[in-house]
Amino acid sequence: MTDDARPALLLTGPVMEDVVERQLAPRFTLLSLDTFSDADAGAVRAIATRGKVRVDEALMARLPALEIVANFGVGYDTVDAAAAARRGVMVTNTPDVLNEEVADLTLGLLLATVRQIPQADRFVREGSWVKGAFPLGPTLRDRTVGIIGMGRIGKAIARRLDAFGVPVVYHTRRPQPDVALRHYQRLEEMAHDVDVLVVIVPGGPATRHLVNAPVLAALGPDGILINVARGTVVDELALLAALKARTILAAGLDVFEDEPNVPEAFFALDNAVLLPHVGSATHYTRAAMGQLVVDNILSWFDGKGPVTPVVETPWPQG
Ligand code: A2R
Repeated sequence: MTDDARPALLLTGPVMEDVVERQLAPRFTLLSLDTFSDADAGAVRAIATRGKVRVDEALMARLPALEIVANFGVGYDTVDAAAAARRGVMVTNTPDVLNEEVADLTLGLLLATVRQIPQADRFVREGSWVKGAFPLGPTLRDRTVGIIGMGRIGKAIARRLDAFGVPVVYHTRRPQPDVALRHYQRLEEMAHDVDVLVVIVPGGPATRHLVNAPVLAALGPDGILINVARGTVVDELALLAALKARTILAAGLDVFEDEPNVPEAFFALDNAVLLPHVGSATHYTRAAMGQLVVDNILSWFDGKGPVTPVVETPWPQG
């Protein structure tokens, strides 16, 4: 059971980053999704959540006293923010603190994919070098990159590509007034014009399978796809088919449709670089994200409102 002086806070995962539990434990009764009872449910006023667990209508309906859902991560596609808004529940995420980290990883993954860095590493380890040189490969030098999504992280990626001397264009639903790069209203048209697509849009129904078979066909046989956003944005079966048939050149993927279950068909492909969703996964950045989760919750219970509310639950209200 819980008492009013220590509001009940539900953690949806067994282990939230250390920074979260350490700072919240003194002030809240921490409950775990696996073990909390219906008696506890009535007292839950906050959720701290991350990753796979869905905070949906059904869960929120069990929690009549729920006030705030603080999501660990900038992408909150596992939280039904529209349902939260209807219930008057605040939703927060962790924007900005991971921009540079994810952008760093994106450039690393792009270079790894185009210059075949993991393949070259395997070549040395397997002892193949003594039998002959690693074959010449593709380059970043003659490519134009099309970024799908030009928000906080997309802009950090574009800045890095500028330093690499690589032309950049982008696709979003609306052109960004503060971005001087060419904007494409139609993704297929951009895919046709570029040699690399970098995906950095939110997940969820609006972007599901945005990168589909026609987009991959438009990207063409020299094309490279980099996905650091959400697995759901790319039609994985269409991508597998394109990689197998070499109707695109290669893919670098940090995210998958059903993590951590990566389709085995990917493992046999020598033209795919596969990462286990590590875009923001450093001690430094995960601590900053954890701190922002804590700051949102403490600020809320101090009556000062959320620090970083999502667009569906704006603050101040109305
Ligand atoms: O479409 P716009 O004008 O709202 O631009 C946003 C774009 N975007 C889309 N572009 C094309 N089709 C869509 N259906 C669509 N929905 C959104 O994605 C904007 O340029 C960008 C999102 O920017 P931010 O909200 O600043 O997100 P941030 O912090 O860059 O993170 C992007 C995503 C996260 O949601 C995670 O899923 C992933 O990166 O790590």
